[in-house]
Amino acid sequence: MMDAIAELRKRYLAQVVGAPDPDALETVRLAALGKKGEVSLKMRELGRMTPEERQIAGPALNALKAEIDTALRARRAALDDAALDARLRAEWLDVTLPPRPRPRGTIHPVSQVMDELTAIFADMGFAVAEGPQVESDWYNFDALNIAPEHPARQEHDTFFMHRAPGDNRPPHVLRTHTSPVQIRAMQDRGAPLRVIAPGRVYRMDMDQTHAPMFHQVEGLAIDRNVTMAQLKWTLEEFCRAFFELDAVELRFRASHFPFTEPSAEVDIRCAWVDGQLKLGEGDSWMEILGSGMVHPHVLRSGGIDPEQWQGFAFGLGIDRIAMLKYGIPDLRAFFDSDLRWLRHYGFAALDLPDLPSGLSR
Ligand code: 2NM
Repeated sequence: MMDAIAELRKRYLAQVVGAPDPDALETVRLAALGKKGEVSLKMRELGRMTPEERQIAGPALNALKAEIDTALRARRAALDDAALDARLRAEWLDVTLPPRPRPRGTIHPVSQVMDELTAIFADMGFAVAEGPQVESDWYNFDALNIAPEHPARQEHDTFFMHRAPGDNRPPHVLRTHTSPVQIRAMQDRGAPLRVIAPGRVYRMDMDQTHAPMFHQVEGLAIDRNVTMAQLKWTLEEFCRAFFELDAVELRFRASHFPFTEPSAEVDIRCAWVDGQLKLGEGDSWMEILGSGMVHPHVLRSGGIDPEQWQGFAFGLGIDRIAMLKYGIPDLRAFFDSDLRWLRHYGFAALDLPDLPSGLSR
């Protein structure tokens, strides 16, 4: 009997390990452990044995059954693993493959410079204000102390919106500066106030250095006892940060704007070396800003009492300082949406400018 058990063990364990697939394995299982399997038949013989024989053969048969069963499970698991691997290989799909070439845009230099301006002035406590691009003539002109006969109001400088025939109210305009946003900020937020207003503005102008739509940023600081000296420091600090130069030097030249009194145009020291512009050195000056102390009429338009509060304000062209900083020669290319131009002059989408890591890495 014990020889027969040893023979069964050797044969079936070999068949289990050699079974090439689940069907073959099931056949082996039935042949050994099925109702009419060899091991089951052997167990039936126990009844015909003497108690002495049974005491040895019984446990041996049980152990054999358990051993074959364990081997069957191990082999089944191995076959299942192999089948899954084969299926994964057969059904493999490269989900990283793009469906079509990815268009690769960049951050426009105007957006980049707006982000830089915002970071610099945020650091000095200025919030960003926005407003409509179509404005009433009150917000665009009257509120800013621009007289009805001022040349800026003439047909050939400003884009006027259509009016229905018979509607004799003053027409709305495409804003010619972002100052209307400053008026709205004064009305909405009151004094004290520190805001910058970056955005699109429109003037009827078109040549090598002018586009009918361009970008401006204006700044406004209102508080008690605000001075021209604070204006000068603020603009110097801005230029140092924006042009990433310690040696910037500004020159204030008396000028005239309807909305400021006194008014000053601001020049930056520069040199032309082999046709290349160098800021902060040399004997030339280039105008980059307009500025002044906010006119009392303008404060009043914003609902602020000029006896209690003063303000300084300034404005500059974003497109122009973007050209200066990044060496872009022609303004007209700014708005052509030419992807080759954008790839050359644009910025990586994830490089948001901030002061600690440098504005333009
Ligand atoms: C400039 C020059 C001087 C200016 C004035 C104001 C307001 F609305 F507060 F009065 N905002 N910006 C201003 C002053 C703008 O641009 C060349």
